[in-house]
Amino acid sequence: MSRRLVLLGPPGAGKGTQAARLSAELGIPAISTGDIFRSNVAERTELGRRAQRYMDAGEYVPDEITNAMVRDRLAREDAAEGFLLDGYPRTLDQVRELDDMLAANGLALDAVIELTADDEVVVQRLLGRAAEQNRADDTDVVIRRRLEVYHDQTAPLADHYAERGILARVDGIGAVEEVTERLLGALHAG
Ligand code: B4P
Repeated sequence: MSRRLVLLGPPGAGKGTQAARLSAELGIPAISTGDIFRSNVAERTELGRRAQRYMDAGEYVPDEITNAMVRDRLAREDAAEGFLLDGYPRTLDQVRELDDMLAANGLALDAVIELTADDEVVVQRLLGRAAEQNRADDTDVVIRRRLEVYHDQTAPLADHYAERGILARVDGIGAVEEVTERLLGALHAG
């Protein structure tokens, strides 16, 4: 089965939720750029300090910061046999960088899955999470901005990967377990 994977989708589509489940199921690390940024913010590192103002506003962290962080993370030993990237790439520049990082080792992505969900569904989910987790970027205004940025910069990446013949689209609406089954089905079919 494919081992070098990307999970695309709007904020709130369930990427983080599903990445953790797929990671356990497939035995590969789930690498979430959002989680890495948040832990750096919590630990008050230099990287966290640089990323925080973008995240709090619902904007993407600049490509050079994000790409350097992913390059370091993919160089770690646990990613040698495969990985599931959650939330990266999000821009065309990041797509190119990821291709370069892999090509330097004679590798390429095996599959990209776009987890789909309507804007209204994701807004409701993220507002629900706000009530539980108090994430700085889960306010109504910032959620709307994150969706705008997603449609503008990240949604076109799905077409790019479709042209390369490595994209599968999976419906992210339904119970968490059901969505995981669909994702595993798409990966086995790919
Ligand atoms: P992320 O952490 O990736 O945030 P996200 O898009 O909201 O996804 P997340 O994984 O958290 O949510 P999920 O859909 O699982 O990014 C945060 C910020 O970091 C970005 O805005 C940006 O500033 C920065 N960043 C990250 N990567 C970057 C990059 N590559 N380039 C530049 N900047 C970057 O879950 C949402 C909610 O839905 C949860 O409450 C969950 O419980 C619920 N849910 C999930 N599945 C469900 C289901 N089936 N049914 C009902 N609810 C469900």
